Amino acid sequence: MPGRLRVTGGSRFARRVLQELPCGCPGCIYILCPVFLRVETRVPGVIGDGKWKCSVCGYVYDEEQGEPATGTPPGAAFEGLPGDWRCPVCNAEKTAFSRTGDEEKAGPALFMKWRCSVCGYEYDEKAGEPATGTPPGTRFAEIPRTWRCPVCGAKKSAFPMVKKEELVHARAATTVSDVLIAEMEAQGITLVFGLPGTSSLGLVDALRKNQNMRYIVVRHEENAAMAASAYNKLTGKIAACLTIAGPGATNLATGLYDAKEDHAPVLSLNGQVAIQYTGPGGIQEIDQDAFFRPITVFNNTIYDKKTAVLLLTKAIKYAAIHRGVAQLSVPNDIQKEPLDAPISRRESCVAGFGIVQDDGGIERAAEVINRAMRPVIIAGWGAFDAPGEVVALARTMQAPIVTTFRAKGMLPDDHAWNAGILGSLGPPHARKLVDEADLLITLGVGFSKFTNVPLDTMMVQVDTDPIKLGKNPEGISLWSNARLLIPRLVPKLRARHDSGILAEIGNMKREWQEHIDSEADPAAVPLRPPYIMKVLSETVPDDAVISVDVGEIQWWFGRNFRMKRQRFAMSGYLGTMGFGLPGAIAAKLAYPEKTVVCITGDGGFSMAMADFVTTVKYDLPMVVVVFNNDQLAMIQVEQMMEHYPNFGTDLFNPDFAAYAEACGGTGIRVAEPSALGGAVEHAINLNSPVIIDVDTDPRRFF
Ligand SMILES: Cc1ncc(C[n+]2csc(CCOP(=O)(O)OP(=O)(O)O)c2C)c(N)n1
Ligand SMILES: [Mg+2]
Repeated sequence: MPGRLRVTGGSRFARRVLQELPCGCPGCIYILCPVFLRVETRVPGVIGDGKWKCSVCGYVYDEEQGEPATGTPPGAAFEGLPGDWRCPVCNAEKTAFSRTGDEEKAGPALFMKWRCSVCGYEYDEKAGEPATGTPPGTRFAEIPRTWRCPVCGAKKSAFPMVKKEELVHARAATTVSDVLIAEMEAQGITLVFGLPGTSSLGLVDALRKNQNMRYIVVRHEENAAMAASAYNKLTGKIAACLTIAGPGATNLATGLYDAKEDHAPVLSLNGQVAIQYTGPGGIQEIDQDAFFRPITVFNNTIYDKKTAVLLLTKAIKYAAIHRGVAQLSVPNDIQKEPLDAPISRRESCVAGFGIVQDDGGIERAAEVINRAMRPVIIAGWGAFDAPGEVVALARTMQAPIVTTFRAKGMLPDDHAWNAGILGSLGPPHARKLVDEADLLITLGVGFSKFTNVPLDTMMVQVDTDPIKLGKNPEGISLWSNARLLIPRLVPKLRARHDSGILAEIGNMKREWQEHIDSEADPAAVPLRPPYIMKVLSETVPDDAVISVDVGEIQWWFGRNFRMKRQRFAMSGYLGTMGFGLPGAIAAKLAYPEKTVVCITGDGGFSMAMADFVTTVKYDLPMVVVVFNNDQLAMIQVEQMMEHYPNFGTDLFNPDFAAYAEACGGTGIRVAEPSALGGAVEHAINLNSPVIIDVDTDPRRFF
């Protein structure tokens, strides 16, 4: 450490003492400070430590690092560089460079502050302390031992140096970015989607240095946010996006809104312009705080590096607990400042928590359930992690289970108690069961217009969000995780004998399946969506992961695809086109050993297709099935429903199969129904990114 000090002024003896200090810790330096006239700590990146700045473009030549681009080795003194050496960034002459830090030469403040650990009063060496007769400029070390705090009377020994923490940070070998990325890793966030730029270089470099982080560079930031959202929907784990200030941040909006609407925790780490340029009119400067406010459950900017870790840990905590998007902007200059991780303040986050209603509430629910004659269970996304518990409840109550669209796949379609999806794409018998029920037990249901749960039927409503409870004011609201509640509820229920409901469900499902099968015309050209769904149901592996886009394809998938053990993700409440491809990217990253299938329309795919090349770049095998109907077909149907003439929905498409090949993947065009099954199987076996461009009939039925 002595080598890091340059001491000028003061007696020769004093200079020697300081230079030979054994530890060089800031405490020692500043206790001895009064002895000297001037002390410069050679803090990396702060004071004349061999850095030279180009006055044209701002590039900094660092003598310690040298400059590989100009063949200048590490350790080469700037003054020794040849006269014709030029700036590697803007080609300015060597004379355009001046030593950095001249303006910052003073280094850390000579005058220190000392804080009373009892009352918080701060003694400022510069100001002195009139109440105790201590003149301005008096070093704390010079104050007599008997001196006491002028506010609370605490002893002098109760005063630690205020600046100590700052000094340790300033001497750190790591930057704010290094520390932030390391903290993300420590909190289990190791997957980052983004696109680098000026205001995120520090963060991106920290990602590069951290071997445990995976950085997927996308071609459009919307796909980064959408993939992060999908990753959480599929795994329950948090992924991050990382963009630049301004346009990078605004491009995230739709993907982050998808996460917000579907309560999928996501961390959005964004560069921000250097603090000195902040304000209207700065290049790429936008008011990110205002921009992200309606999207986020946590929204902040790191203005002071000492708060970096604390704000990051809070951001992750908010995202996890409030189930939404946490946004943290990190100004360009702050990203690169030195920061020592171990002494940073942080908070921890509860990994997960279970909520169960008190026994009184459960008793009341049991009484209501025991009185019911035709109870029906509606299982939503909130019960997705509890299939076994939900079936146990169904058996005890002899009640059919219907699910929301999002909970499709909670149980296989052929499970005896699963009566299908309740909603406009579900089977009519699911609606009939619910309409005829005298009690509905809703488990983690979102109550969307689409599911259309009747609110005037007696209800036992279970949800982890107390605000969502009370949909039926006469009903029973249980603030609980369905998974934890059901085992406590079931023992309180009367055992029912076989009511014949299981046979009734079986008959209804058989009839519905026959109807669905009859729709799947194997001869129709262009291919009919029910036929495509039938083929996909037969060929997609039982444990595949499916990402579904928005449009008619989504309607047909919900209605006609027969789920086995597959898992799927979609844009639920935002219902945004363009979810399919980034959702599939996230799925493959989450489950590299599984087959990933993207079901998308020509409209939805073309919103996200720039990132098909990303699947090739990162070797993410997947089968993208494009229902190519040259139409925004769902809008065509909506126009028909509202008796508008069809207008503005036709699409002029590129050749998607050729596009796949141009990206380095495989493209297969299917125009004959008989070719589809073989094409899907071949695409799965190729184990590389494939687009199957299917010539599809845009009509729903007529
Ligand atoms: C970002 C976005 N813009 C517009 C819409 C409205 N919208 C819903 S479905 C749809 C058509 C989707 O077309 P395509 O992807 O080709 O699927 P198809 O309906 O033809 O199966 C549109 C425009 C939307 N949901 N999201
Ligand atoms: Mg279409």
